[in-house]
Amino acid sequence: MAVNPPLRLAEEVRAALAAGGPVVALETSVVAQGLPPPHNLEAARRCAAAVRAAGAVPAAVAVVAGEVVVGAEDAALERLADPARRPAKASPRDLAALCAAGRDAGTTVAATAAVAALAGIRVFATGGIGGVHRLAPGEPAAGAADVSADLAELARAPVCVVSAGPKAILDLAATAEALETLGVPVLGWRTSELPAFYSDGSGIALEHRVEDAAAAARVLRLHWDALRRREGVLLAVPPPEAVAREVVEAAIAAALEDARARGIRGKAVTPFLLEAVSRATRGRARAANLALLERNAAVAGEVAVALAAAAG
Ligand code: PSU
Ligand code: MN
Repeated sequence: MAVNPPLRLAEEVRAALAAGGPVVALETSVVAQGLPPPHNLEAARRCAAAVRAAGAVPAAVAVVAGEVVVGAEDAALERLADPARRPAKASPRDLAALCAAGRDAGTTVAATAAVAALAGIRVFATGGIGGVHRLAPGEPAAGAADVSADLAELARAPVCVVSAGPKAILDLAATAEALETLGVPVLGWRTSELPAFYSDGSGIALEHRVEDAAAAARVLRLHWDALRRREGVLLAVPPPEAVAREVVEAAIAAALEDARARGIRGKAVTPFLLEAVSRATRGRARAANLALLERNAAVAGEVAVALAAAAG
């Protein structure tokens, strides 16, 4: 049976990769599920522009009409940004089935990292990674915890994921432990504390930090090339428009209760909590999310440029 070529690369992305030039993958679950219109499309365009301003080529990853696209064009992003079209949320395990069904889907951090690795892209920007979810206050721990596929994929895709840390709605300490168990290095970008997505401090210390893109690129080359490690690397960048931790925590506690009361499960949990926190903070959390997405894309662009230079 014939199997279609797995990836469709935009011409600009293909040319940059062939020349060993800097490319930054961008995820699209944040467009399809993570942010409401018109912020979602605006964020996608701003991230692409920030990558370009740093001198790299942006490559939005998505499933478009059953094709895995690397370098989705603006028309495809518009489709993903329209909730009326009900785009799917693609984790790595969903990719084959979504392709077979000819669907549109935004790709999560996990799926984007998997596709980036396949395409030979080494740097990728997102807002915050998924991780180990919290329980609602008083909720008994029962059965397997809800753990994002982002963690497992970070352990096997040799890609540098630039984020503002794990999303604040998660159990950050448990997520940091899981990253350690999986052997995923976490580098602080000019910080020695794991950022907490909307806020700049989590109280969790980071052992390693870098002060600039050249230093980050050196660590990446040592990790992948010299030491032959295959894990991804998390580069944690503090958010530029941080919201105070107490404000965020109160909103998260209420959002968790609400999610439990409504029986929100599975893939719907993260988008539900992000939206609930945005509403409870009267948009402050969302403004922080938009700013940090753009900032992470800019840093990823710089790292991709430094990494391409280090290869020469
Ligand atoms: N960063 C954001 N907003 C988002 C996400 C990241 O600023 O919505 C998405 C990413 O695609 C991430 C996903 O992989 O949320 C996590 O979902 P889950 O917890 O269901 O694995
Ligand atoms: Mn989950």
